[in-house]
Amino acid sequence: MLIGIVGKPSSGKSTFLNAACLTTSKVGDYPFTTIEPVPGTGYVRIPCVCKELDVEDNPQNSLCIEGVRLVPIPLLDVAGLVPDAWKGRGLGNKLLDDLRRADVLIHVIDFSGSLDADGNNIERGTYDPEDDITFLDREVVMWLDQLIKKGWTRISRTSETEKIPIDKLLAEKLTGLQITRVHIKKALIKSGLNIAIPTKWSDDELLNFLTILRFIAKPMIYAANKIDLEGSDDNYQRLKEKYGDDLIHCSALAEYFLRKFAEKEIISYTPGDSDFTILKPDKLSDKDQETLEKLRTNILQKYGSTGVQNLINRAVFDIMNVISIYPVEDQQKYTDHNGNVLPDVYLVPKGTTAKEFAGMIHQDLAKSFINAILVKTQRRIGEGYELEDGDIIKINAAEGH
Ligand SMILES: Nc1nc2c(ncn2[C@@H]2O[C@H](COP(=O)(O)OP(=O)(O)OP(=O)(O)O)[C@@H](O)[C@H]2O)c(=O)[nH]1
Ligand SMILES: [Mg+2]
Repeated sequence: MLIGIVGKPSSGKSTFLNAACLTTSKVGDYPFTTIEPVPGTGYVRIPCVCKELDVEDNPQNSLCIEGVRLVPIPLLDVAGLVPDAWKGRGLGNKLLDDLRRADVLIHVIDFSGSLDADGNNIERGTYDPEDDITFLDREVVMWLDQLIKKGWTRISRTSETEKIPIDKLLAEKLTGLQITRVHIKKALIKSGLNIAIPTKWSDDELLNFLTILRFIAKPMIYAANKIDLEGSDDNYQRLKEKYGDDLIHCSALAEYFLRKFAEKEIISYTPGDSDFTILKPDKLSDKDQETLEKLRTNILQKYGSTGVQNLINRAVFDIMNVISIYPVEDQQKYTDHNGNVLPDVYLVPKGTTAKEFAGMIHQDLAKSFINAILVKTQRRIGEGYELEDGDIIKINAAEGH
């Protein structure tokens, strides 16, 4: 699973990555600071089952901070997108290619309206951030359109003459883009296109289908970034009504600030918290202290968080429909074979069965699967049981495997 971070130049993508992953991707007050894509590891935040079970855990693949589990998730910061990037404007469509592997996109937007569509500084409040939502969506759709159009005449004809379903041919065409045949089928149904005669589809119809496909296969949520700047809140309140949960307040800069001080143990702050505590006031300059207090009042108290964690959690749990599962080997002690308590959390698609989950731990484990135990209730389950969020599971496998 990969989260792609997109947006026009200078919207704050690298700051977002640095805040979420504590990386040092270059940040700059000028367009196209980032050119090559920069990967990072962020975290989703969940309440850890250690609290519920009242045990001291010993996480291996994730972190647990006082009952808050942070599970790693890869992020990718890409170069800024400008209108007509699909035609080669700005850094061109290479960076659209960088998005091939992304399953979900976080679109970072300057909500203060201080940047034009190309990311150049303009007078604050003179650009409508909603225009970014419109143009960037179109860029992704046009990029798909360009990919599909290459060889479209042949593909559509082959489908008709050789009676090969068009969704199969499209899926082959779009391999490597994390776009599945299921996504394509869903989009075709929604588009209302006649799948028997793809040669008759007009350009507009194809574009409409791709708009729907983008929505399904590359879902996007919006970060109302730079919410700390004057004017941002007005735009946020106005657009929140329209975009609902897909638009989330964000101050990447504030999160970065907090994470930096937390890393040095000057403050106590876990990503996603609604407040922080100063641990070492003597290590803070007057200016830093003032900034922190401002941030507490104007962001944390006002919005409940900096928004960075909310965005990552929403992308993974709500948009990607993922659940968290804790595998253990000892159902009494909740340990792995080394005695680590609640060692791992796996993020798996909702609907994953017990046997499929076994296969995610190890292929052999699926083959030798007998049954499994839901540790919290000690209930025995069969291979077809669909796991639920927060399940702790012990898998029983045949001997000799
Ligand atoms: N006030 C404020 N400034 C921010 C925030 N996030 C980013 N910035 C500033 O916006 C400018 C651009 O930030 P970057 O993170 O480099 O933007 P980018 O989207 O990666 O830009 P490119 O790599 O050029 O596409 C920098 O001066 C950041 O300090 C924020 O939440 N609040
Ligand atoms: Mg950047």
